[in-house]
Amino acid sequence: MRRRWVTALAGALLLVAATAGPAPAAAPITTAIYTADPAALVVGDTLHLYTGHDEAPTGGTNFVMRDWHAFTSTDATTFTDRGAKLSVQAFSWAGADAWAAEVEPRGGKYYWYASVNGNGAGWMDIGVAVADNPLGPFTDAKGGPLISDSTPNSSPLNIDPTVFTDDDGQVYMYWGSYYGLRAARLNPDMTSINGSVITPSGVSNFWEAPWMFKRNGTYYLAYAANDSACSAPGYACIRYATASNPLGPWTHRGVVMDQVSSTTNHPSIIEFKGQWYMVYHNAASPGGGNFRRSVTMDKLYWNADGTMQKVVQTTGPAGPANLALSATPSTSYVSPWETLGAVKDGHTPASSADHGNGAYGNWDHQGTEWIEYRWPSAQNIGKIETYWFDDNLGIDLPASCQVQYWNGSAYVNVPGQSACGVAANTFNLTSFTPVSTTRLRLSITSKPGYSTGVLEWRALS
Ligand code: FUB
Repeated sequence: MRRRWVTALAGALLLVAATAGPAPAAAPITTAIYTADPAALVVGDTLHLYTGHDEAPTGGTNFVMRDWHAFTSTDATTFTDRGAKLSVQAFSWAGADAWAAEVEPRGGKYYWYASVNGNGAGWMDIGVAVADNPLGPFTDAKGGPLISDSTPNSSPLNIDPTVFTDDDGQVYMYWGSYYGLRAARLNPDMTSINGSVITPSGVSNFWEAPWMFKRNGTYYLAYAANDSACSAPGYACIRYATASNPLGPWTHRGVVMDQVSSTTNHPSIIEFKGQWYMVYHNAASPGGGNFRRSVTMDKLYWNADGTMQKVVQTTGPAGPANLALSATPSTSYVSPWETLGAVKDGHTPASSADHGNGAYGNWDHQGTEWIEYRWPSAQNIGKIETYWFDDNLGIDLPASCQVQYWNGSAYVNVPGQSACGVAANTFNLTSFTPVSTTRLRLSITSKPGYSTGVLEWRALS
């Protein structure tokens, strides 16, 4: 079962040392450690983010997760790491795999529901720890799993709890993976389920990572889906459903977030100081990857009919938006085994040889080839950043490049273009007089005897 889950993920990536320090959203909430699976909770004027902690080594191909951290912020911009506030060791009956978790308050206490490897029959279980304070200390509240493979009608993989308290005080828990969403009522003790486990209906393409909340009398369930209509094979997007009853039936409402640069994603949607946010993870931190993820957040906006607008993934409040994320790529030629879409997955490569997240390459063509972005409506673009692929074999850094745009009838060079850099192991910034266009093209000319490739190509507003 573990193997099936792991093979749903893409390969591992290389490491560049992480740098310390708080960072503004939607930059990672920290680059000092790798974080994943955020769960947001507002207590007073403070936003708490409880996260998993990725510790996979460079090139690791599986999760290494031993504890969970708590971060706090009063402005949703700068976060302070309060440290590892819960670890697998807190559950004496568990042994490893500190996967997704969520904290829910009740009666002055804070209950931390956590996915752990229970060391027993089956694999993953859900345990619960409790504290008198949102920052702990937390201790095991039950002395055994709340949900395990022996729970009747449990999920094929019992992970990713989301716990929700309705206005009448009734508490609900949703959880699951491997397409197996489950739900149950919790008793007021918060450590036992009330009645049987149900299989909710209407949650289309559910894969894992549910997050439940309520707004204006409507229940919302956001979750990771990985169907081909919304993401590349092996990658998740975030879909959501709504209901008028906390146990459903649910009605699927669409995609609220496209795929990110990590194969997995895990949503947490919260209102803080009058602004709604999508908290999620990706692989954008330096040296990041599918098992070295980073939590970040972006603003979420509502339509008048109560549906959610798709979240725009940004690089931070001060940074320009990467318009590539919403573009459709095309090319004059891509080698059949390479992945054109990799150039717009938002990933930060560790080096020009780091094709762990996929790469565009045009071996064995030589001379000039191009890659292109198209948008359904005109975009204002004034910069690109290109990270070249060099496999130290047939693909080498290019001899030169040129940025072009569609002026309505032909491709022409962008005006005022700065040098189109061809350096290795870095993003090459090329700026130009901003153009308004539906198509942007990068024309790439190889060195004699070589082909060319691109790991990431950003188009910046
Ligand atoms: O972090 C381990 C697992 O990856 C989580 O439990 C899932 O939601 C996915 O993000």
